[in-house]
Amino acid sequence: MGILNVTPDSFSDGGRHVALDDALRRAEQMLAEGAAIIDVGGESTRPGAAPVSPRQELDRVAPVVEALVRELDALVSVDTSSPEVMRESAALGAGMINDVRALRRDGALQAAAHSGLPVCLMHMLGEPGDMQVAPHYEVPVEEAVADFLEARVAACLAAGLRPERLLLDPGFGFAKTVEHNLRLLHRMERLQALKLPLLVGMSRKSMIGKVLERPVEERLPGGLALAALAVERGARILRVHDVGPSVDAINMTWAVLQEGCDS
Ligand code: 9MG
Repeated sequence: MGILNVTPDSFSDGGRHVALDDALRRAEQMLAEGAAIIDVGGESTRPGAAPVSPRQELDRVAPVVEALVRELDALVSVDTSSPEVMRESAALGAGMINDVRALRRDGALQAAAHSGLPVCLMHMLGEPGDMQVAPHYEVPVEEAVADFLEARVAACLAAGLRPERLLLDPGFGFAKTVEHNLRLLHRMERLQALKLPLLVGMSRKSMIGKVLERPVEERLPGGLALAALAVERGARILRVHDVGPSVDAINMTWAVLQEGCDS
């Protein structure tokens, strides 16, 4: 899953048309490098990020979703928590919803159920604005994440979402210290007990920066190591910025994991 952020600071400021064109070219490049899904997001979920209104989010996301579907025939995931954005994106041909708030906003469960689309439910406590202020868990982090995701799956099923349409994400970097993130990845097999496909995103995140003391533009090797470990621990979709190198790392890991499977 290639990341396509369409927040105002992500692309050229040469006007709407130029920005849309830049987004399309970037998506085209990620597809050529082997991405199966393009994740389009109009809300920054970085720690401390300011909230955006559904209208602002739609203005950013809708033209890109429409163009990706029409011009590239891409499988588009929409990174949103807003029911309005879910509804409109589904109407424009999006193929998946990626919600870092796991459908907890008012109306989100209903909008997602009505869309019929697959949904990724991610673990996060609080909001991006405050989630990194002293994150704390009363039980081991992997148990807290598993309990949260199990409860969200139950809420989804009660709202009419089909279990085969759900994916789960532990939410690396969301309300977690570096130690929480390392422990969660080390013990990610715990989440396989929930019997749903796992999606993870660690690309360029601060856990790499903190362990390796690298600025964001030097985090690729660390991210590839994490991608390989995540696949080995059951992740089936990786949300990444650097698609080409990630596809190679994943395919190499997979070849080792498959060794002897067809003999
Ligand atoms: C939008 N976004 C940013 N980080 C993410 C992650 O780790 N997982 C998912 N599903 N979405 C994310």
